[in-house]
Amino acid sequence: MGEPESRERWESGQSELPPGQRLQRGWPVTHYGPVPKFKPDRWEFRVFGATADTEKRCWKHEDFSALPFTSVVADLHCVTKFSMRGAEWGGVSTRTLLELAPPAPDVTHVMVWAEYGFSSNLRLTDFMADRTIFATHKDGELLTAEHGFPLRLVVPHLYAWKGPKWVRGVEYMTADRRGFWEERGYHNVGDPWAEQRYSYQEVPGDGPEL
Ligand SMILES: Nc1nc2c(c(=O)[nH]1)N[C@H]1C(S)=C(S)[C@@H](COP(=O)(O)O)O[C@H]1N2
Ligand SMILES: [Mo]
Repeated sequence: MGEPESRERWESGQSELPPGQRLQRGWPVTHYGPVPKFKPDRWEFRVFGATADTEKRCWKHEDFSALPFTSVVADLHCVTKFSMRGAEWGGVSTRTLLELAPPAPDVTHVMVWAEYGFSSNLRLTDFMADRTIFATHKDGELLTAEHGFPLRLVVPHLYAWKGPKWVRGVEYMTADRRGFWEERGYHNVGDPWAEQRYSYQEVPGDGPEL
């Protein structure tokens, strides 16, 4: 993924906010349900569904932590209209994961699964975008429990609900299926630059029928 991006470069330049978003001071906590307790000996990260060899993959916490580390500077856009600018997310690139656990050729979408059954669906192209990252760190420090420790997905070019906190796995899919918020009124794609906030805005091709 090349050179780590610097926060200075980000702040000096190119980060405009998507339409309808405003900056928020600090970093609010936004999610549905309780904050799960991390149990290191029970935690595992699974890749399952339509893998190339039909086998599942599974990483213990210590093995996942040893995967190649990279970082991405990106904004976070919540659909409720606040944005946070220029966080440096550190962790494992989805590309690394896709190399270690290749999907079958007919995979078009993924479901990212988190604790308590929270999920979000993504097009494979969004999941494999070069800035999409499974983050363990923000600005050089481990994530806090409220912000998703030990692992959250960050998809810089989509609304933040597309990035589950407390991620536990990825399911490779050969057809699209809606995740938690996508079933509950939010847009199936969620591009903030196109203000794809709600499912009633969807046009044919944006997602499976509701
Ligand atoms: N597991 C889980 N992840 C989640 C959510 C959730 O409800 N559950 N909410 C999402 C939403 S809507 C947002 S805006 C971001 C907020 O991340 P933050 O609390 O670290 O700011 O987390 C996303 N990830
Ligand atoms: Mo959000």
